[in-house]
Amino acid sequence: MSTIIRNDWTREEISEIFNMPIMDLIYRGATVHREFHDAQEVQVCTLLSVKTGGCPEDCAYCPQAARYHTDVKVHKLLPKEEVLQRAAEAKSSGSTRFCMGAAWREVRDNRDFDNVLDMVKGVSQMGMEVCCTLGMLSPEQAKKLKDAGLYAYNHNLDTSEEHYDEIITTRNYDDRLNTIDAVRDAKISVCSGGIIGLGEKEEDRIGMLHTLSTMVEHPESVPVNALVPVPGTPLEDQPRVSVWEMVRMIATARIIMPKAMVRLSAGRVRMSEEEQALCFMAGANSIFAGEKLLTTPNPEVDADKKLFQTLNLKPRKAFKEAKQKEMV
Ligand code: SAM
Ligand code: DTB
Ligand code: SF4
Repeated sequence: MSTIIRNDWTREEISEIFNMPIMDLIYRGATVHREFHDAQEVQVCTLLSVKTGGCPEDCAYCPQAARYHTDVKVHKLLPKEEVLQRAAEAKSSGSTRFCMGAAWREVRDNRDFDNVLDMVKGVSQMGMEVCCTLGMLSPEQAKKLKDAGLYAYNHNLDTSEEHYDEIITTRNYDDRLNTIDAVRDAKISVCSGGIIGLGEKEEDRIGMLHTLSTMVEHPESVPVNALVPVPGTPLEDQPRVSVWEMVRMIATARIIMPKAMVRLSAGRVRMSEEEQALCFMAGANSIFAGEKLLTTPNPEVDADKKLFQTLNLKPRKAFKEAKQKEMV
């Protein structure tokens, strides 16, 4: 069977896939996964919060929004030396992508941005894929990041357009889409996905997957996060999402965006090895490693080592490296 890449999915088609009997859905996800990827390979990425907390936005899930009273300690932009040190540690523990996150609404053209550009240069020179998630960007800022060596930019849709203003009121869906366009136009790889467990309906999950899979080009990377409910945020009491909901999201994303890296992102800390195995089976091929995501806990490095051994998985080489080799 040869699967073609489609950008004209309808909501009905996506809904039919999403609602397949779960075993058939996993089987189909696993089949498409094997057609486009080496199913033993999982990309390992490391996150670092380079500027933490104090964010003016009101994202209902986020522990870094200034208006909610969470345990997150506000921290100004980290010095470049510390960031490069952390990137070197991540590289030596097997990560091939290093993602720097800042709790900003948008990037401003100031000294902090110049410092981030310097960090991007430094990490890129270490041979890692460097990724940033800094909030909204203008086309000019995207271009500056590209010139500094940025490989990818993370900007999540988070939920469907219809559900968006239940979760965030300080910006709108079009703001999100415009930044993604600016990133794509600057020839930076797009990383965009969302969160489940925000109180959204099934049609919102399908709606978000529809928006992602009908972009002119699919995002190269699609993170699927399970809400980490943080005390002090409006969503602190949301019930835990079940593994079956994660599996349905991951398999559907894999089937409709076959080439994308589908990232099993936030929420792993509460999943057993068996639950994570189901997600890999359904088509996930990337994780965030390291004891912390941005501000919340993630599985211990040793637990992930054991997970990879048990499931016979191996960390994927950087795409960047593969591309450089092809060019020689
Ligand atoms: N401020 C920038 C932005 O919003 O784009 C970048 C950092 S923001 C923390 C990056 C992403 O983290 C969000 O888009 C959201 O998908 C995810 N995130 C934040 N808090 C989360 C939580 N409690 N559970 C799961 N995902 C979360
Ligand atoms: C993404 O989709 N998930 C990561 C990364 N992109 C930036 C962030 C998850 C954050 C979870 C909450 C926290 O640790 O603060
Ligand atoms: Fe700010 Fe990003 Fe958190 Fe929203 S998700 S409050 S924009 S750090």
